[in-house]
Amino acid sequence: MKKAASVRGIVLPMVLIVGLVLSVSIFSFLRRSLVDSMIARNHDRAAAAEMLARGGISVATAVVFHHAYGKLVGRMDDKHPGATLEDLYAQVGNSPLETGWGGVLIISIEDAGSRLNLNALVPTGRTEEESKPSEEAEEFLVEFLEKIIDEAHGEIATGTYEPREMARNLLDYLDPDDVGISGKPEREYYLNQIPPYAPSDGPLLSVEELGLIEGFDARIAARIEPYVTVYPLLGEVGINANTAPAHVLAILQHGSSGDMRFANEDIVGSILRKRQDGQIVCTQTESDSERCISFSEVGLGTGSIFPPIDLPQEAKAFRVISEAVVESVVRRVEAVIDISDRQNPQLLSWRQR
Ligand SMILES: [Ca+2]
Ligand SMILES: [Ca+2]
Repeated sequence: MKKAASVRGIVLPMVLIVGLVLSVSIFSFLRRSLVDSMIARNHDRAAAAEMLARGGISVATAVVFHHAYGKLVGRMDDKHPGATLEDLYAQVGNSPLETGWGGVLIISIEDAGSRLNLNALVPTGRTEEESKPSEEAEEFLVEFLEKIIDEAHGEIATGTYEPREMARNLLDYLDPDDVGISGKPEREYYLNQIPPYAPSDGPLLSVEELGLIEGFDARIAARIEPYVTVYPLLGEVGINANTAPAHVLAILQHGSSGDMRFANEDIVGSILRKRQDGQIVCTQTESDSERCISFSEVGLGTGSIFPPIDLPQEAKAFRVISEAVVESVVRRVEAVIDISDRQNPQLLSWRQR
């Protein structure tokens, strides 16, 4: 009897302990499955956002393909319409696309011509002699770099950068020969780096590559980035004044040889106002007498502009940013589509974030 009573005395606490252990493990099991399902849902959202962002690049490819072909099909006359901000590609960013299941896609497409193409500063000749950078290109770059350093207002260490040296080093990095504009062997600096590397002696493949050039670094490259592109990789086309944003219009050089200056605020303002009225700046105003206004009508004078360009100018490459939002998850893909060969659009770059 005594033994049975003591067993009963142990059983009760055991039941309580087992019960407690069970309820704790059920609680942690529930918590874990809740966390698991949240992870799974988050994973689903991330996967959906990623797919949506990738799909956005396909939509953009269709839009620029339509741009390349539609304009030609739609116009039977020989007028060359040229890219403007009224084109469908430039407008898609204003209309976010909503999916039926809670996803939102924002696609923005920018004509590479709306920025300064660094690769276009060196001629793509067949020989080294034909590919020599011009003095105009060097002078332009010196003034451009001075402006960038000046506008950094001391946020980058002034005195560290030498615009003339930088301009020459950039052109030497791009030109095919190994003889520096100032006479020094181009490769010396690069071969002395740890690890050593060689200058491209050809086009830059990304704007970040600027940071590798003698006299440059990542900080100044980031300052230059909003003004420039490296696309298309070949060709010598300047800035499209009909699609460039205000800060890029401000680096259009005009005047006569030896006396070139950047477009001032009045000129930039005038181009932007005319653009809002549906007008475009043209080299030959006969090319579209309804919309064209001359360079002198916006204050660019009758001389030349640098980098040289014939306007209107059709777009050859586009930078696309496709951003997808699924609940709170954001995925972004940046790509560059080249339509120089209208029958065969090419993807030149792809970055996923
Ligand atoms: Ca050189
Ligand atoms: Ca070179």
